[in-house]
Amino acid sequence: MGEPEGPTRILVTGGSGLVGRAIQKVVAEGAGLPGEEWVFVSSKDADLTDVAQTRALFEKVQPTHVIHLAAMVGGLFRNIKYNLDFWRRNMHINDNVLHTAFEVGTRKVVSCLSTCIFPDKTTYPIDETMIHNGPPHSSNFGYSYAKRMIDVQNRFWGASHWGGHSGPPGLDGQAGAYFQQHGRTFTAVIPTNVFGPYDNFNIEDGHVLPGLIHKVHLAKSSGSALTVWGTGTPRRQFIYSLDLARLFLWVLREYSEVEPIILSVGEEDEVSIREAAEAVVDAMDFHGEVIFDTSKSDGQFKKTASNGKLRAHLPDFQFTPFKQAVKETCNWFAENYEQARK
Ligand code: NAP
Ligand code: GFB
Repeated sequence: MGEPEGPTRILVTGGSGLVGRAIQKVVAEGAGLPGEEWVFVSSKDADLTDVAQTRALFEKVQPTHVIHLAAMVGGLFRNIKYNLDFWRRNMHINDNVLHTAFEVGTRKVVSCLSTCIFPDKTTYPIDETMIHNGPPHSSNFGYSYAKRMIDVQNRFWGASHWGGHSGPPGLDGQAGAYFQQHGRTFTAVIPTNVFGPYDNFNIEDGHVLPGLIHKVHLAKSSGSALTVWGTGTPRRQFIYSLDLARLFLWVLREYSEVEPIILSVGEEDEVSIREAAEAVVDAMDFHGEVIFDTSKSDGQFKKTASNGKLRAHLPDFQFTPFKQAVKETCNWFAENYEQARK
């Protein structure tokens, strides 16, 4: 973060969730820097859909930096069920957080998009320049459009009131230069599918890996089969929450572009849902039957993203091997079954 002017106070919205807990862990284990004060909040501290509560939180914390994670989040099936809620709730949260951060003088905000918000009809691999090049997959258009507006709003806050331009920088990022207004940076990261301890293991609402982990736990205890939804052929890149947390700290301190950056394992690490299920089965030593319920949606077939921009900055960053990360997550779930979100 260069030479901070006075103390650095980092507010992490969504601090009680999967990603927020991972950042808490890596900071607690020594990744924090002297002079950094970390404040992790949840909806119990402020309902960020409410502008008054958002303002009260920011007035109290006076953050110099914000990692903005708070959102209505869910897997494919929760998105299909509540597309409008995903749009409305996340639009309110995002506008309240970004505008309030701007009002209180926050120097840097790192928000969170997702690789699922890219155009459904696209070429591969997807990269950061393609966000607005077409409609997202129908299964999560509410969530996707709310997330895309973060990128649009960042360009407003990044521009010094158009900086003499006729309007906000071109959405493709080429047409308009962005400005660091008074040394202020409002940017975003674009994680791929995240998993790890403290995930949402609810089978209906959660993402695929926590859902499968919970299902295997139940199948083992009842001696029944594991049902994987869909055909198992869709493909995903999965990032371990603790790896993402380490990358978030680098973005907070070193990344200074308004343009977003994809945080993902490489294209070569993409696996099929079937392979992901096999990794969970192996990690939990499950020997029961595995069946595929093809009456359930497959959702997006793939959203293969390039991590070339990340690699250009961090060529030596080591991701946790997928099977090791799955094993650690399964162990966490077994050890924390009672209090896990499920
Ligand atoms: P999560 O586990 O569901 O946590 C969501 C967090 O947001 C919780 O701390 C929750 O607080 C908070 N929150 C929700 N609604 C709120 C509200 N109205 N006011 C204040 N706080 C609120 O989500 P996650 O997986 O950590 O996701 C974190 C970020 O990463 C999100 O922006 C998400 O879009 C993004 N992302 C996630 C994935 C993924 O696969 N998980 C992939 C790409 C991007 P409570 O605990 O009080 O409910
Ligand atoms: O993680 P997931 O729910 O969301 O993965 P997406 C859905 C894929 O996994 C589909 C298959 O192909 C499902 O058929 N699947 C198999 C399962 N078994 C299960 C299961 O038990 N639970 C679940 N959930 N899926 C999300 C977006 O897309 O990606 C969100 O909708 C978010 O907005 C997230 O951005 C990162 O990867 O398809």
